[in-house]
Amino acid sequence: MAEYFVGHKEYFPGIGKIHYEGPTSDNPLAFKYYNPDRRVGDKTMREHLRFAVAYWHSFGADGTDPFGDATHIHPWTADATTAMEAHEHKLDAAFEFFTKLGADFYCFHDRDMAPEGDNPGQSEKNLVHMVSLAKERQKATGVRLLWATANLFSHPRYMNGAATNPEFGVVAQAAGQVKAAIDAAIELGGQGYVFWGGREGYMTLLNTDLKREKDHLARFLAMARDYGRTHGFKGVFYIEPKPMEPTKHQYDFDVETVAGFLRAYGLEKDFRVNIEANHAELAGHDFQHELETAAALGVFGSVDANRGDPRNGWDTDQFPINAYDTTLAMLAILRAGGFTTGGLNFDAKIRRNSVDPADLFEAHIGGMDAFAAGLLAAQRIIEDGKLGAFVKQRYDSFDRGDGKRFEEGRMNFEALAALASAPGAEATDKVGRTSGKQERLENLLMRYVLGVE
Ligand code: XUL
Ligand code: CO
Repeated sequence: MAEYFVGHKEYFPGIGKIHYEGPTSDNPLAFKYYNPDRRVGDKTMREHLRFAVAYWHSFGADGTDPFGDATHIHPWTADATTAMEAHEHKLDAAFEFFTKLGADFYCFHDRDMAPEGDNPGQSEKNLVHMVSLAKERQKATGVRLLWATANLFSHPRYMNGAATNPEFGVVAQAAGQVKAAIDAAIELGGQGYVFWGGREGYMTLLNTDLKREKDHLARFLAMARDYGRTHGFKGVFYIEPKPMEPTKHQYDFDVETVAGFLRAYGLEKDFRVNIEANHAELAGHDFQHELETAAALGVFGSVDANRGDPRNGWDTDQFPINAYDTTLAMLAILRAGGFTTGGLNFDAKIRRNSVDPADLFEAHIGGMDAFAAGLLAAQRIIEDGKLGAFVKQRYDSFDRGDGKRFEEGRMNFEALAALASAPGAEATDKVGRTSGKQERLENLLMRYVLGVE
């Protein structure tokens, strides 16, 4: 991967290419576990993990919170005289960052990449211009686009929703934006296109026709899919579940809800889910639950890697550091067959008071190391085979005889019921009293996570 800043202004001076130095390194600007070319099972770490940097948090967010002004003074904005120029400089800074970090992918919203214009035509022109520059930089560096999306939540016109807005005129505006963003994804060879419906939900049911809004959402998604497919988009469409925030209730509540919605409207062939760790938590699940549910329902696609705070109920978008969580996540991902078009996108931001340029690097290094360590632990679990064998034997009464006939649908309910009192059936006070062995398995998991062989 070529370093992009050569021949351009350097926005992160004093920080070079980040290398793997191993767990004993004291260098905060080195990987301790992520060793891109190390083989783990049948692939290298970089092929397994497919790390992506989120454009909006890393180069757009400025530390503003509801109580205070910006704390992150971005040099790429400070040295520009127009909004377009600021976005061009931001692109330079972003590609410098991707290449120094060694991230193979990035993700963006239309409005991160290019500023909104005075009218839809101007907005699209701005995006087309920036996409042409991004395409050059992708070519020069080898960095690829994991997915693009349209920001259908920041502008005031979307305060009542985008595809689910009660006013048709807003739905049309949203379509204009999504069409241009799909065009951008096609032009940049994007492997995916994400729909996150931040305002596709309701604030109160008193003013909402829920059935009609869901129908509109499905219609909009089907039309966007058809547009993409007829214009050469070969990637995967993703829906990113989240239960709430900014709406009181978001229609794409969690993986199970999205999978049901996709089937109800016949969208399951083209759409999968982009699962965000923190959104899982907000839905009352854990990350592993959402990943395993997606795999079970055949909709697993991509991941927004981050972390929430279990003690509060909002989307804190912190960088992931918990090796237990990343181990269980990577186990679910490996068992689902690994990523194909998807990857691990750090939808995470540094804190308001993290104002040193190195903080952005250290945040990503920590997240990449956490997932690399998780991958290694997950591989240990798979290779050791004890956990898999335990689960398999737990269900072994379905692998033979009547249990097998039941599973294969070769038994009616009367016959099943009759087995309860068949000669040789276990006494009713004995049947089912088998330990789940949770504590033993948790102890085993600790060994895999800590890596003690
Ligand atoms: C919001 C969120 C978004 C999506 C893309 O919670 O996760 O950043 O990932 O719009
Ligand atoms: Co996200």
